[in-house]
Amino acid sequence: MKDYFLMKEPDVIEYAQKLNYFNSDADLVCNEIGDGNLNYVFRVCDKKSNKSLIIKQAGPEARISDEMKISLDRNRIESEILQYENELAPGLVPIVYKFDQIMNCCVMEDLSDHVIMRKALIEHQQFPLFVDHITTFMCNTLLLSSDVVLGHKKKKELVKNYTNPDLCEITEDLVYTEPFYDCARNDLSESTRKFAKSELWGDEKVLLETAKMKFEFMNNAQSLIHGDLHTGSIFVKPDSTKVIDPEFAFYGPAGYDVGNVVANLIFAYENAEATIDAKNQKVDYKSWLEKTIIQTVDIFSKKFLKLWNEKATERVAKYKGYDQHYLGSLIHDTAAVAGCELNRRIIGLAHVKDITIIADPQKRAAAEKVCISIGKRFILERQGFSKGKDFMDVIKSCEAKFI
Ligand code: SR1
Ligand code: MG
Repeated sequence: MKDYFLMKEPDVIEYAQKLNYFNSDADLVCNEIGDGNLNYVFRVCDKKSNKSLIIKQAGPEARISDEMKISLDRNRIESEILQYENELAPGLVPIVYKFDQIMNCCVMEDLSDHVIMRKALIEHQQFPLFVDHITTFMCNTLLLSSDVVLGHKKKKELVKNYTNPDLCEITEDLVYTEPFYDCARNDLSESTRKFAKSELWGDEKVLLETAKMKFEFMNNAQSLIHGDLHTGSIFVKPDSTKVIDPEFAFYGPAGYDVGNVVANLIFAYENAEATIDAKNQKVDYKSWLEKTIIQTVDIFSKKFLKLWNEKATERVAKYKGYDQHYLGSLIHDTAAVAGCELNRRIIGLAHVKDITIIADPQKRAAAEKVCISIGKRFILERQGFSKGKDFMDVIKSCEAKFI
């Protein structure tokens, strides 16, 4: 195509026919399957051969709100980052076949044999290999892209190439700012609004910590982070995990990714609490999630130190104790970011299905209060976190207050 336009399904079929991917006699069908907040995702399949692929196109406005104008460059960032992540963490992201700079679309591997993790967690499925896969993904992408391992000039080149102002602005507003005052764009029930007001908006200690964290997000170019690593950005099946959607990627604090994974596992935990009636089933599923939350932190930490030992190139990073210091502060950031994510998905513009599908209004209100309370304590007490159990202790003590 010569000029950019937002494609519809028939346009995508025409586009796919020219890709040299399908046979010349292919009988193509196309469906728009995206349910994210920003982009259009088309699945194209040849009915004869069953070959398929995904074409993801960025539009000039967010799907969630046409008042949000967002740079189309996000599609270049996403395509390039997926390829870089595949070098750092092979097999844990979809393969990119092509990036089209005119149409701002990315052609990539179809992962239809996987399911979106959030959906699977809401259906109370377990994925015993998830922790191993996601901790490898986070360790490799976060440490290998950092000054600890990469030459500093190469790293600064990447900082330049992946400066992502529009998408960072969304996070700066939606994660670090709007949930912490009575912002018109927030989206919450009256009872949760009252709770947020008393627990967060009037608490100067909380506000001060969120200011520190927002400036940390804007100024700490530590690692090439995914930037939106929630369970809607992860495809799973029992033996495989694939991380998708790195359009929010930029050089930021490494704990941002780990904190997002932890917070979104907590949403699944609170969904299980509210929606599973059978006692044994509830205990079993919450125990698996508890183990998953603890191990996400602890196995990440173990692999991170091992990888540091094997790969660090920066002379001063090898001084005794610096690895532990660096990891310690990354885990403090993880707690604080998880705290913000827990609050913003309840109070702010973009909610999560784990909580919104809780049909019983009282149970949903309780789950929302638990998430806000956990988030507040993660933010205020982050310096005391070092192990997965520290996260679980706060989760359990907040649950005991409201459930
Ligand atoms: C306007 S975009 C809202 C949210 O969806 C994305 O997945 C990010 O999490 C963003 O904050
Ligand atoms: Mg996304």
